Amino acid sequence: PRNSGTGPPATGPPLRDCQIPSPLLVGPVSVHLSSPLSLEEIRQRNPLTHLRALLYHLHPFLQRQQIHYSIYIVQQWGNGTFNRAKLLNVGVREALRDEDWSCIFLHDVDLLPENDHNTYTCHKQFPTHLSVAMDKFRYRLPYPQYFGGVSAVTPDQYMKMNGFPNQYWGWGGEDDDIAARVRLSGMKIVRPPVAIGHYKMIKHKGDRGNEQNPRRFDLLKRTRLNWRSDGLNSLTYELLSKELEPLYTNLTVNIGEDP
Ligand code: NGS
Repeated sequence: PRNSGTGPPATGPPLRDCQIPSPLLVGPVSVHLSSPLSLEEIRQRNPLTHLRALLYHLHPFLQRQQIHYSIYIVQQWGNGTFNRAKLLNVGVREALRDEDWSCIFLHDVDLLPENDHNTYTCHKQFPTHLSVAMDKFRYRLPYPQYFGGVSAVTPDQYMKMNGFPNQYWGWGGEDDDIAARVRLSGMKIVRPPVAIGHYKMIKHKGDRGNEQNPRRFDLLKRTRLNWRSDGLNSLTYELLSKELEPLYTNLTVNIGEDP
């Protein structure tokens, strides 16, 4: 909370009071007296470190491209299993409440574009997959249908494919589901040339709370049956906070838990 009695800072907008109790609290936490991690590992696991690196890199990148843009960070509240695709759905919906965006980029926080000819605009007709050459895949697509990392859609394309799946809790498969939705809704994936779609990944180990999803293969078998009923039209969540920071808009959201 703001220190009462200090008054607003000399520059910038006046600070608002923090929400009390903080929506970030989780209640009981397990305490480990000796950390098995090195300081370097702790640094790598801290997502804010990724965020700082991304913002430092992406703002000048987008400004060199002379793009009108805004960056939204969507944080999953609590310590339940991570759900990337559902968080992306939330980001799209919340961003479109603020402004009539013509193009929405879905960007992993740990990927930095390495060539500013990789323009952050949308294709008129089809969803775009941008991260076609990541350093960790030795600057190639890992497989032809790969749609992970960084992608982009217009609101029309997003609605046509009923957004993204909400049912992928944990690591893996949600990007393959999104790629399948593109095809099932009668579209195709477009990509920049491999020489341009270069990305550097900020190295990190598997994230706690994002263990491999053992159900991902079963879910993928049912994308054809499920994509019309699970997605944008079935999305429910509770927006806990929305903070307009100078460099990004921070959304904290309760998306529920793996049932
Ligand atoms: C596939 C996953 C994708 C993932 C890709 C790259 O096998 O979600 O590997 O993974 N699909 C399934 O598990 C069904 S990576 O090398 O980045 O760890 O994006």
